[in-house]
Amino acid sequence: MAVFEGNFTTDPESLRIAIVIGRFNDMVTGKLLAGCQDCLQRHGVDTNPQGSQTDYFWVPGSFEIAMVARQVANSRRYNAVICLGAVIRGDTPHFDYVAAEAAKGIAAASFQTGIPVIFGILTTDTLQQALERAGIKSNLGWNYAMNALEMANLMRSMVGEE
Ligand code: INI
Repeated sequence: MAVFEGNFTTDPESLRIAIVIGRFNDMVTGKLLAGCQDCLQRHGVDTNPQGSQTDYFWVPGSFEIAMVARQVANSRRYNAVICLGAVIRGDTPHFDYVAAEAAKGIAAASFQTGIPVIFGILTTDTLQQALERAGIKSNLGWNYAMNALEMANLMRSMVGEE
């Protein structure tokens, strides 16, 4: 018997990471991206878009993220896909539709492809709450990158690696 768990350090230069980012609320998503890149770089992953390890896919908003994440995961070119978005509640029910579809779609992308697809979509009541989670207090972009590294390494460590 064995214990399988991902670490954060194995062979980082052989990982390929895709990051799908929503432009909507880019004051927030740009900060999440910066945190994510900082974490990946400090764990030995080259995040230069001209390099061979990290590709970036910009989409209009969180609603579009899952579709692109699924396509990207399906290409089998990446060990993990990180989705970054920010859905901020307004005065209408729009928030609920966008947030729900993003969550469902990202989960489906992961299940359908067997590639880790990280749910890095902030869902907050206010812009202030979103900014606090994108760098003013902590930066969850950093955590999402850690989640991607852990899952990518877990999948590599499992029999029948994807
Ligand atoms: N997209 C977001 O990423 N965050 C939001 O808060 C948001 N709101 O509130 O409207 C949002 N809407 C755009 C949506 O994601 C799609 O891009 C758009 O509906 C076109 O399909």
